[in-house]
Amino acid sequence: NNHKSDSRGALIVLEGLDRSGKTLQSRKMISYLEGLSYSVESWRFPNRNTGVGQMISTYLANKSELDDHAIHLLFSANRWEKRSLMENKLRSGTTLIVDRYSFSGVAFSSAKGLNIEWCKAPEMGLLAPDLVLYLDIPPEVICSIIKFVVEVKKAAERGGYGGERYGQLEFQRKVALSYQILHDASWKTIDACLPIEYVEKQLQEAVLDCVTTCQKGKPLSQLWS
Ligand code: 2DT
Repeated sequence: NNHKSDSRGALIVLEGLDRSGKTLQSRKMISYLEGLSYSVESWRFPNRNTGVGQMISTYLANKSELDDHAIHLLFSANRWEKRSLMENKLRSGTTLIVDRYSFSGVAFSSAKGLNIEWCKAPEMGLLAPDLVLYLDIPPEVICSIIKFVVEVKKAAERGGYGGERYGQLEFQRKVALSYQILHDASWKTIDACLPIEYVEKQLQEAVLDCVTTCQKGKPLSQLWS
C-alpha cells in the first residue's frame, strides 16, 4: 500500500466578506508559490464561464430573479461541474488557490434565512479544502474604507459596498455571523485589518506548510460527509 506516499497539490480556499482582500491576496500567494517553483493555479467560484455560471452572473447583476433555494443549488452545481477537473489537477500535483468555495455558498444563503443544514447538503461530497484561509475584517471597517475611497475618487460607478446584489452592510453582518458557524480544523483566521504585507506574510507561512503536507501524501477528503 503506497497510498500514503501519493504526492499531490493542495486545495487552498480563501474566504471572507466582499472586499476583504481575497483577490489581491490570492494573486500574491500564486506568485509566491510560483517563485518556489510549485505548480499552482488560481481559481474562483462562482466560475462565470460555464452555462450555470452565466445564470449566476446574471442573477448577481440583478438582471434576473431566482428563488433563494434555486440560486443556492446553482452555486453548488457550479462547483460540482468542476469537481473532477479539480481532483485531476490536485492528483497531478497542481495546487489550487480558490477564491470562495462552499463556505461562501452556505454563509450567503443562510444569511438570507435558509436552513444551514439544508444549505450544506448539496455540498457534501465535494472535495474538502486542505486549508481555508478566512480573511477576517469587520463589515463596518470595510464599509468605512469604501466610503472614504468613494469620496476621494468621486467614483460613482462601482461605488457602494458591493455593486452587485449582496452589497448591504446589514446583509454582510449576517454573512459574517454565518461564516463563524462554519469554522473547523482546516480553518485559519487571519486578521485582515493588519497591514497588507503582514497579512501576506501570515498567508505565506500557512500556505507553504499546507503545500508541504500535501506533497507528503496527505489523503484527499470530502466535505461534510
Ligand atoms: P465574487 O464577487 O467574489 O465573484 O462573488 N456567493 C458566492 C454565493 O452566494 N454563493 C456561493 O456559493 C459563492 C461561491 C458571494 C460573488 C458573490 O456570490 C456570493 C459574492
